[in-house]
Amino acid sequence: LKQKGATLWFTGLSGSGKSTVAVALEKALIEKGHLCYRLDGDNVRLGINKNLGFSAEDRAENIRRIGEISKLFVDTGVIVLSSFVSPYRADRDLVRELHDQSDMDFLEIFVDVPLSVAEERDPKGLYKKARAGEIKNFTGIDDPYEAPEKPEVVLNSHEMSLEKEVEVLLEEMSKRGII
Ligand code: GGZ
Repeated sequence: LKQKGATLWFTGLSGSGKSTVAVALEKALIEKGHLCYRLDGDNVRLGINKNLGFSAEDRAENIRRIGEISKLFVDTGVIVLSSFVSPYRADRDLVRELHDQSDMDFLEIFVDVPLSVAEERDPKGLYKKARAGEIKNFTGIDDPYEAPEKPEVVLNSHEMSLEKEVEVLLEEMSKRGII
């Protein structure tokens, strides 16, 4: 395998566009012949983490496990695209630390859109439910989102085309010798 593997960690509000850009990047990487794997709520929270909810403790454990899973993939040389709200700085910093300890590349990608934009999109109607009090501890509504302080990349997905976002990420990966 002619690649070294890395974790690209997409963080941002529900509806910020994390998964959309991760899917587009995955496609671009596959077209270039790279081995990559996408981790998201659909394949992790429904499987290995199905015993976890959205309390601060459960989110921390969700992110910790995903960090460890990401490392296992990186260890085999895979480029991992992990997209999770991961709203707490300490949880993301732990994952970064785990990668640093093993000398693995970790790029924090902050998919940064105003809450109003994410709420307007509301693809699953979750913001509406959170505003109505039907979902508790919803990130951005009644649970905090702690923005990254030093992300490797910031994507303002409401002001950038998807093509541009992918281009920025590919450039960053190339600069770091990941691709
Ligand atoms: C945030 C929630 C919540 C609460 C359900 N807070 O847009 P989505 O639907 O697909 O993305 C959100 C997803 C968040 O799961 P994560 O594993 O990424 O969260 S964390 O990193 O905080 O552990 C949203 C849905 O699950 N969802 N309840 N209370 N998002």
